[in-house]
Amino acid sequence: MNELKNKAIEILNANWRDGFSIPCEKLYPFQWNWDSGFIAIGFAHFDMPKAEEEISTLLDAQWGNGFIPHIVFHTETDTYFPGPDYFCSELHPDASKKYKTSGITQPPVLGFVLAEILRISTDKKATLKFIEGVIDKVYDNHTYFYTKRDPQNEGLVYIYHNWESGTDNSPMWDDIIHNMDSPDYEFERRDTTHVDASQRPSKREYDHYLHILEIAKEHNYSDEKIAELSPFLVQDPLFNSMLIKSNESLIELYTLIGGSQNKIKQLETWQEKAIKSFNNKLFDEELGAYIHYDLRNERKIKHISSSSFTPLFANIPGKERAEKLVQTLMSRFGNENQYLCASFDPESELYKPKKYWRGPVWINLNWILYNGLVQYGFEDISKRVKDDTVELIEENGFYEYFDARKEVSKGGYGGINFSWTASLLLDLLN
Ligand code: 9YW
Repeated sequence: MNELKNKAIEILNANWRDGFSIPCEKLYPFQWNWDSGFIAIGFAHFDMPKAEEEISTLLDAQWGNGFIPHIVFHTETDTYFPGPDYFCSELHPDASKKYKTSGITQPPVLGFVLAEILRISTDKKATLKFIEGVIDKVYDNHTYFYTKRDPQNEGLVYIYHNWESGTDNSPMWDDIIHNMDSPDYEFERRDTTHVDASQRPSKREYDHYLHILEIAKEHNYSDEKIAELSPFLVQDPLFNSMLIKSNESLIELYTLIGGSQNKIKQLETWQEKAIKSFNNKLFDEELGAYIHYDLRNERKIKHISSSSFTPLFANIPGKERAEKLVQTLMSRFGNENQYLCASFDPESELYKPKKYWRGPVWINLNWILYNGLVQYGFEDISKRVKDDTVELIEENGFYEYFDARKEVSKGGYGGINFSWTASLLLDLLN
């Protein structure tokens, strides 16, 4: 185990740049939002200054309206598409003046990441001081979500692009995406020069991804216009679970540091409404799982993915519902021939075991699932998620994603020496 831990530390140090980490060499040369959060958790175990700097650098690129972009383009490299010249974040009046960024976001993990680094810290006083210096920025980010991304005032926020979900090409988006009338754009992909094209989204899928961005850019990334016009508007259980978990952490942390009572009250108000709506709207009795809701077309998306189980992490289901959810997990994803947890329902005809978010196991989702199961006392299953995670990395290396089928001997895909794989393994082993 020590060898594995040392390798994880080596990877994190190698992917460290000046003040932030890249997710991995070649494929992802900039700073990604939720990657940074997960990476900070790993650094906290052996290098707290880097954990703090990772978070501070991301927050340094926050926009004036509280929005935190999904990519911060620290360098000029043109080895990634779409890069800074495509996104043109400066179109938005509140965009960062200091950095070029994207104009979409990613799951809001920072609130609970702050609580995690405090849990790991051996110098709580110093870590609390750091938290005191940054917590209001995370609060501002939550304010952005609840005031700009919840047009029906439900306590549930939308994402306007599949890249915002973090689960980029999940079959969850197929119907929405394939009903879009996207032009056939001319552009040069860079990802497929680094990774086998069969493991990445197709050219036509990229056309649709760009089409959504074109509409947002045409309206200078105005939230109001996006809510009105974007063909993609989804309430995602993963995204909302991360926000709800982060609300919970911000309440705890503000209480610990003796922070503003008004902010605590506001967070509690958001939280109560969010959990209620989440349980009323996003649980599907027939499937026995949480689902995504297509807000543009006002319909449920009736598929199960690893995102369907993330509400456990945010303490959203009651005990009985949690049991039902875990039954669904085990009956569809928990076959003995499969590692937990495939990113998409292995029983579905849309399941593709090698293709990115259409089936492979991702370590950040496993970490979220593991912690959720522990919280509800599902000891045996949480142990299986942890053991499966360690085994996948031990057998294959620190890949970006993994084949869930046990009979596949070389099952690591995408980028190698991937930061959050290293970082979250370290956390699981400590
Ligand atoms: C891309 C960096 C990002 C992750 C996303 C993942 C992938 C980028 O990599 O998206 O170009 O497709 O889907 O969750 O943050 O690791």
